[in-house]
Amino acid sequence: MAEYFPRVKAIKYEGPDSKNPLAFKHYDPKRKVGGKTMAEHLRFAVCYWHSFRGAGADPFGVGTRTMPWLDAADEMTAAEQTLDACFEFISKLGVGFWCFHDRDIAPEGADVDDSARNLEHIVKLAKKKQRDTGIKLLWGTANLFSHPRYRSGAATACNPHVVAHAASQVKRALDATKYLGGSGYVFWGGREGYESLLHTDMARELDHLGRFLHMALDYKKKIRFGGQFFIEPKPKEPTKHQYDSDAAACHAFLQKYDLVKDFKLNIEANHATLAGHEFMHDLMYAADNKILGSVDANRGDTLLGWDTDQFPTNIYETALAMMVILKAGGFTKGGLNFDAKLRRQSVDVEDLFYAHIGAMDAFARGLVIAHQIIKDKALDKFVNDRYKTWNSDLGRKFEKGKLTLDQLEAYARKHGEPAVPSGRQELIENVFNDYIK
Ligand code: XLS
Ligand code: NI
Ligand code: NI
Repeated sequence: MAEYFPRVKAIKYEGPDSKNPLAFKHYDPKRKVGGKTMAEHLRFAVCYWHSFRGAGADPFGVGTRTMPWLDAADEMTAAEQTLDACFEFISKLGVGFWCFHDRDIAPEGADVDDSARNLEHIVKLAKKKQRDTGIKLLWGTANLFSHPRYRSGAATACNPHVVAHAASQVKRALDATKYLGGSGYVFWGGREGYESLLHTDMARELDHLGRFLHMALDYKKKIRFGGQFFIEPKPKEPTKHQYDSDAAACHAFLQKYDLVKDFKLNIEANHATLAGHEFMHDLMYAADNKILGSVDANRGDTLLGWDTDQFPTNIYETALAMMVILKAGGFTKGGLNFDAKLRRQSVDVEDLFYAHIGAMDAFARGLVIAHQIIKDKALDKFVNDRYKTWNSDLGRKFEKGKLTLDQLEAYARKHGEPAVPSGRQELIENVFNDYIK
């Protein structure tokens, strides 16, 4: 079997003083933070699509990266080589999980059955790879956006014949995910959205999406797949408006279609920022509503308005994110999937290692910082103080639903002007920054 990263050996933890670019400075998988090791907390996953299939093409030019595994006489040989390269990479990186779309790992065939055969062939090889390396599947998914047939949507297409193809893909991708012992399964809306409301029956399309997800749940039960279903919010790209636009929109959708107990969210950093939110906002919205499931770890660029899917390097952001994740109890079936791509000028195979090492170190630091802030209760005092008047008789009665507008008005009349304390935002930001070491 060919070696695709011959100049790279297994990546080790060497500590913060190491100058070795191919070593971890902060991610020490066995180091305990609180009750769990870093590896258990962070549950890193490598994504197949950007890292092994994406050569750096953009709307202005073709791919630029060297990807020797794609060099083959036919598509199936390339698919087998890509699997070899991916598992060699993940083993050397020392990550526990991977994620894939059906069409990343196996090419679309001449018809539905041919496509299913291609997928089954690669999935069998993947199972053996998992057994040999101990690497596990975090989640699988179906690509319901690349093929031209999905141009008007997949589950929300204007023709049910298209939905039938989407159904076949989801069914087969669920079979594959179950067979590989996947911890979860992701639905990202891809083309589920609209370009113009003038030709779109939005209510009908959303009903179709709700129906489709119920069918997926029925199939999950039928095959006894025990993994978690996730929906991944994103506001735009490729469509002008995606139905799963942010965590709150997904929550409303899940509630309306009676799906909320069966789905959690896979929050992607760059999608939250595209929606006009901080990454932390969508994480917190999901956590508050008990639907935080997993994370696509990346970052955007505020000066570019699109989904740049860069590797996360901002320690401030990883600390804020880990604070929400830890407070929500940490990951159970989810993890941190590097849904991120190399920049177009990063063309060497080693660049994939640098990118992941930096991102893993950034999250390891974020984890340690967040854990310490929570342990020291460094922010709790400020929040408790801010809301302490809610513990008064008035506050308690209000929260228990024991007051009316008339009674509140009487209180205001009797007590005059309220004292509203300083928000102390700058001080709290300083306290937070003091933990970033
Ligand atoms: C695209 C999405 C996609 C999902 C999986 O923007 O992030 O990569 O994570 O379909
Ligand atoms: Ni994603
Ligand atoms: Ni993205």
